Amino acid sequence: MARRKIALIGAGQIGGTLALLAGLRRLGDVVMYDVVSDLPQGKALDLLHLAPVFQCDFSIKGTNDIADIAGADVCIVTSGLARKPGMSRDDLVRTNAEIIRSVGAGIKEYAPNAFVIVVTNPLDAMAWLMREATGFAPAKVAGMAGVLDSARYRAFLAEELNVSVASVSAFVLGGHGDDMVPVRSFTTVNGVPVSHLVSSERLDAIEKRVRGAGGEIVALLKTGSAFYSPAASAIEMAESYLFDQRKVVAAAASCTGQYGVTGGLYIGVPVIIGAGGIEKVVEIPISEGEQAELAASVERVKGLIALLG
Ligand code: A3D
Repeated sequence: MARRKIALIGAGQIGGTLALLAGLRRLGDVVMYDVVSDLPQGKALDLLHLAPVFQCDFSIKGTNDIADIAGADVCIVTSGLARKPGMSRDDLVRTNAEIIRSVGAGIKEYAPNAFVIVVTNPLDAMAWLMREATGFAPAKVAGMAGVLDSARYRAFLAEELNVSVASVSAFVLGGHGDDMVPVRSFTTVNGVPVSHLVSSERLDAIEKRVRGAGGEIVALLKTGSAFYSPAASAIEMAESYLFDQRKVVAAAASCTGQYGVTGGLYIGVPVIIGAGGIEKVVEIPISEGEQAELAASVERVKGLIALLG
């Protein structure tokens, strides 16, 4: 079987980490595209030299010509500005919308069969815009946020309980903003509801930290935002698609009535990712309070989309 082709749109902090992880996990050949001359070429050359050390047979090309993504099976989009201290994700909307429109047109032309995973913020609005810009079936365009937000919840809970992260299962739904919705009722430690193991006061504090975790990292880094864990999270989605793993993860997906969200709006929901892309939005019976929080998050995303004109 021919190797699969992974196109990385944006060769910044997340793009470079994506290339590293795609190579190490042997997803296929990698093309890294960026508008900044020599940046993707430099990172690609560095990664080429890593391949013999870990004996990964992948080709990697850095390019400033989007035509080089031709025939890609997966496109992971990180092109755009990242947050600096004091900025919300929503502050990025206008600048990043222009970038998403332009790379969306390139993906439509050169990689018409790709599964597209958007990482650029503000995430839910940019995933929606990517679907509009490509005209792809909604199943072929997803946004990465829920995998990361759920991983942050899992990491903090594993630390709290001093247990393996592998034993903690969690869902964070809604938009990728400070109004995201950690779903406590479906968060478990090897099947045991987390509320049996951690006090509600501690859970309140942990969930608050999950909502602000991206900002906590921005405040520490000062020059940009998280990149290792966002890259790992997008790779998990790409793997589930490429290897038809049918993983159930939280991701921004087009909703047509699920959770009361209509009109193809993108919002973080549990989905199955397989060879067809987003194969299903899984509906779980969240509590009334969680549903109300989700509805508020949807309103914020709608407000951002309204700004796009
Ligand atoms: P950064 O290191 O600045 O990389 C972005 C890259 O995009 C830069 O190399 C730019 O040159 C490039 N770029 C800009 N315009 C274009 C274009 N038209 N075509 C191709 N490349 C272009 O940022 P980063 O990698 O740290 O973050 C990338 C995006 O991901 C930002 O919007 C972040 O806010 C977002 N992000 C999302 C999450 C989620 O969980 C959803 C987490 C962290 C960051």
